[in-house]
Amino acid sequence: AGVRAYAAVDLGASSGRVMVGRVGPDSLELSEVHRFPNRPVRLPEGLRWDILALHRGVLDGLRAAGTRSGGRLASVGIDGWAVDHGLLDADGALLGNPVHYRDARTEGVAEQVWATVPAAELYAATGLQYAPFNTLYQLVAARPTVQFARAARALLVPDLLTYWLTGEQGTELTNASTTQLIDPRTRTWAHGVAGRLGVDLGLFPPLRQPGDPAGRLRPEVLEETGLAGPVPVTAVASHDTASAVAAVPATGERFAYICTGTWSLAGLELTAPVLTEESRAANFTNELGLDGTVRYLRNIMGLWLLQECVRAWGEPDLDVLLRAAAAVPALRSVVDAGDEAFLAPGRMPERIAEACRATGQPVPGTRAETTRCILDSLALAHRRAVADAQRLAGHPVDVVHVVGGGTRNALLCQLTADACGLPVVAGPAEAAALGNVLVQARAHGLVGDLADMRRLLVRTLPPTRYAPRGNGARWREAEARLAAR
Ligand code: LFR
Repeated sequence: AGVRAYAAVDLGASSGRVMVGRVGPDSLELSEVHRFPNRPVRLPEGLRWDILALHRGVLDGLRAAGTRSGGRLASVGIDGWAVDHGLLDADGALLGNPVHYRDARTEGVAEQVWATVPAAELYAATGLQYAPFNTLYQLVAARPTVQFARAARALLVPDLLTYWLTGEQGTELTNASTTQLIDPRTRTWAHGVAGRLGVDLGLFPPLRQPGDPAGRLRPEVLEETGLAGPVPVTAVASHDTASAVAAVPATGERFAYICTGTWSLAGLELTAPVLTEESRAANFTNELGLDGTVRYLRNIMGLWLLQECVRAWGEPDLDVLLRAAAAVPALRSVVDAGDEAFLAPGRMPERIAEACRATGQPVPGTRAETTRCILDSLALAHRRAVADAQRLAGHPVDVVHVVGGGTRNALLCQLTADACGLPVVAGPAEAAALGNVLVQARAHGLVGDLADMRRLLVRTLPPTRYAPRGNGARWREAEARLAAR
């Protein structure tokens, strides 16, 4: 009794998932009902997302979710990766495939922007780390194009898919905070910066808060999914990382988190942004989270490094590879997993080898050695981010929560505990989908505040613990190797 079914669409850089979450006053259950690949396409004009295939995947997933929940979905919510968006004309028609954040069009654009608003001022006003793909830089890069001249609207990817489901447009706040056009203190548009740069904020529909209603499935969508209406759509924390952080099963405030997947997003949950020059130099970002929180974190290349190697090697079995990597001596060579040089796709094993050579370290000779180098490097980057965040925010921690797909990688979790010198509490793997479900359930009064959501997670999904080994000396030495560069 009192249990309701919610569909959570969670879009990652390599796959999309539709999950059904059943939530009751004291229960929470999640099951995957549909998974579909998200394969970007290289066109003559550049790297693009196949957005119609994603919409198709969402529809197929909603059909499966309906079947699984006896046709009674209490609501639907969509989260996904950040910064990317589609441009729509004045009739509401999409003007082209959304550009992938790894596309090269933003090369050199940041410098151009900084000539008008210096990097330090931009950081003080928006709190966003420098990444070439921040929406602001993408919009400036798009300016000379014919497509942009016709654009009347910009919709972030989860907002675009929500629009296709409901016909209603909005800009969800947590994801909007990754555009570099939001002031993290006021949690609304940064009009000053936008004005100076000539960016028309009218491109974006009005802000929506997580939990706000986002319309109902359109009749055509009901027909295609076999669902019986009305089915409401709820704005969730539509940035996947914001949903994942909401589902960190923390019990106090002295915790760091690492959301692992294609990226590792490592940092703290704060109640106010850190906008100091030191923080900017350390490339920490202040993205917005649920209930007035700030996600103070650093982007680390993450398992992307391994995914790209695995792709280059013709997709060998991952478990076999990880077992072999566990047997390789630790910390022989490490690379800087925060380096933008690893952003673009292609030739990853060679690029890792080149980075090792350039820092005078042994070049990994086998796949197992390359894999070990990547995992050691990620753990080292986790260590640095967790230490830097505590120092810069003046917010000490006693535990590191690891959530997301990387929690399935026991070696990475153990190395992260060793590197940080702190216990790692790993899980849930499907944090983003859980955060998505819980925000919907909360909008229906089934759960209370963020702390309440987390209590429910702790009770229902026991995590795995990793105790730190060693005294950190070897990690300090490896850190020095990279710093000496
Ligand atoms: C993770 C993520 C990161 C964001 C990157 C690009 O999936 O959303 O938070 O920096 O993808 O959008």
